[in-house]
Amino acid sequence: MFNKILIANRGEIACRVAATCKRLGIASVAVYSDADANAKHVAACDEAVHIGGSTAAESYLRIERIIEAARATGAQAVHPGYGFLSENEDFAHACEAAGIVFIGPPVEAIAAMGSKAAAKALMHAAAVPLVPGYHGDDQDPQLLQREADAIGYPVLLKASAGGGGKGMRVVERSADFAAALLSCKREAASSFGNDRVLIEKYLMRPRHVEVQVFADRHGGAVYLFDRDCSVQRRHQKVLEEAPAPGLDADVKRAMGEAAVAAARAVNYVGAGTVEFIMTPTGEFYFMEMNTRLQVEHPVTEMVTGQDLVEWQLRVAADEPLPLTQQQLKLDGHAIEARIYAEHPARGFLPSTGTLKHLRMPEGVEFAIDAAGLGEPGRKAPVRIDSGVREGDTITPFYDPMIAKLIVHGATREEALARLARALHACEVVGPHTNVEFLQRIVASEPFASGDLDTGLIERHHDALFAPGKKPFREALALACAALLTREGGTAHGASPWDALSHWRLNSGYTQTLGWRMIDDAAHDDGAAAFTVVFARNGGGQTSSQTPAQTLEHDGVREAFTWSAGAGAHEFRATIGDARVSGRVFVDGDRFHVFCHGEALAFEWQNLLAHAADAEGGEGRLTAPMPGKVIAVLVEPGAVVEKGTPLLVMEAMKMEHTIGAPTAGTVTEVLYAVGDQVTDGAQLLVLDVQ
Ligand code: MV4
Repeated sequence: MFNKILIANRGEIACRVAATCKRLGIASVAVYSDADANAKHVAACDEAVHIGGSTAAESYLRIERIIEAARATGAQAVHPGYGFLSENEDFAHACEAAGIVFIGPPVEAIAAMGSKAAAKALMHAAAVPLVPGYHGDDQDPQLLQREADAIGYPVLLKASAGGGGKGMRVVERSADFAAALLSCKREAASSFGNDRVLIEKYLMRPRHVEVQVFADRHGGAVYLFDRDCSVQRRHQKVLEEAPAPGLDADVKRAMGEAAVAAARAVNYVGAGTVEFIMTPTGEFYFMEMNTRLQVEHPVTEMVTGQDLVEWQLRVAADEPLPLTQQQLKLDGHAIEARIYAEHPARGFLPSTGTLKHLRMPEGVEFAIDAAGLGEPGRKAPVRIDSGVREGDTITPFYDPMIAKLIVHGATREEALARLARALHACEVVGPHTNVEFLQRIVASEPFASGDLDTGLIERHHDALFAPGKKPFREALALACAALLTREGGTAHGASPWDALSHWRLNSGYTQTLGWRMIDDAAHDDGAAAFTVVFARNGGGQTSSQTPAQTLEHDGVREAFTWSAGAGAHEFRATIGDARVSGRVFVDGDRFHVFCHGEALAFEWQNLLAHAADAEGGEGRLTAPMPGKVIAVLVEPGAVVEKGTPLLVMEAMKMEHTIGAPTAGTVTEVLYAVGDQVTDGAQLLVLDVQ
């Protein structure tokens, strides 16, 4: 076994690999970019080497620099994680050339699976089931048309060099084929530099079922059962589980054996995943093979009790596989939910910023017990794999995943209940997250009943995005409690003298608190503004008919009491006959309330300050996230309507259009095309008429 390895990755997967190294007594070397100087993965490793600037191209994709770091630190092997260089043949080759072990498959196996058409030819020879179709070298358009006609419509055109759903066209009728072929080839050429296509019968309502395989250098190859990853959004996995629910034992065995045959056909070594597409009736067909450890590997770890990173290290060190096929056993059910910093109500736009508050449910990190060594705690019912801590920043440079929440149960039902509960215990203040979206999928009928296919999210879009029922009154009571506590008893001043001012002998005291609801499901700016009147009666007037304190909202007055709870940010309140306890995180004037498993946010409107503000009447237009200006659509002097697009930013590979919040005249444009802007930077000045 190695005594030191370098981890050529970042985030949760780098932390995950470091945890196994620590447990096995292997020293670990981190590499990091400028943006990651204080990242969790750097702290998780024994040593760290700075490899360059913040973009991936300047750091995590620099083959030479990473090899140099491995040499300089005396690392014997490199773990590539997933993404970045994990499936890069040149990198695997460069490691080999430098005498460093690449913890992954041989270069030839990566190459064999790189082309869909070539992989299908190999799989056909190995008797692995393929979707009926054509994957030949001859790309003559008339031949392709004849092949498509013979397969029968609808057919799916796929770029041979593509992946992840890019470069695909569904063709419904023979008459549409020629045009679709041209368009598919054009996209394939520009996206992958290769316009070769293949044709498949288009399958309706497919499931994505994949098999975890492992092979060693001594002729051993096994499958560690299956996972269902059908719940996806634009080819991004959202929920994954093991085993795939509802499959007959003989289908599972046949699929596992087909996956091992696929691995053997390319002389595979190490961890791999064979993806199948499955019809509602249980037929399965080879799709592609991922030649790396996958994001969703923890669900397999939980149901097998095995540490897959340990398996990878042992195989890379030339040891035989730790277990035979007969020794591998399935235990219970595991589900993983990926928690992302993104904004579901804005088309899942990535959401950057500092994690001002981050609370995950009670669980075990990276399958390692509390002491951080010894027995893997894989059977712990809740596991959290995360590459960030409270106070860290989600930047536009990398994948905005905050954590993977993985639960285990004796049955799927038990795992599902545990997942629902765990999601309700997640608290994030700072970036927007998909936590509520995940809660809704997990609670949905098709997911709960295991009726999975790749169209689940789209088909249930309306229910998944409908306005939610939230404990508004209780959360508002907690927000008022936090505000009144912060202001020492009054919302208008914090001085101790002010704090006493409410106490008036024999007379009532009232305060009007202005609030604005910040609703994640709607846009921040469309939120409702309202007031709450807080009243505290004078000492002499208290009786059972007149409560000592009341809150009045929307014409309803209710008894109100509050107290600070045991921990910081904890409050208890009663409002009418409801009792509530929860946490309130105050970020400037924003009050983030977590109670009854839900997150609600209110913005305090300083009514006095707002009255003064209203005179100014100037439209502010700020960058919603750090990024680059890619188009300026107006010039100073332009008269615009409410909603007129003014400027386009690019952040995290997505475009974001800044529109006019109100009608007005643009008086200044503060940035030019190509400029980098920081989060919250004012972009233009709009004079409101
Ligand atoms: C298909 C298909 C239907 N029929 N192939 C999408 C990504 C790539 N890995 C394969 N994909 C598909 N191939 C045939 N013949 C439907 C999909 C597909 C899909 C597959 C897996 C997971 C999610 C998906 C979402 C849309 C389409």
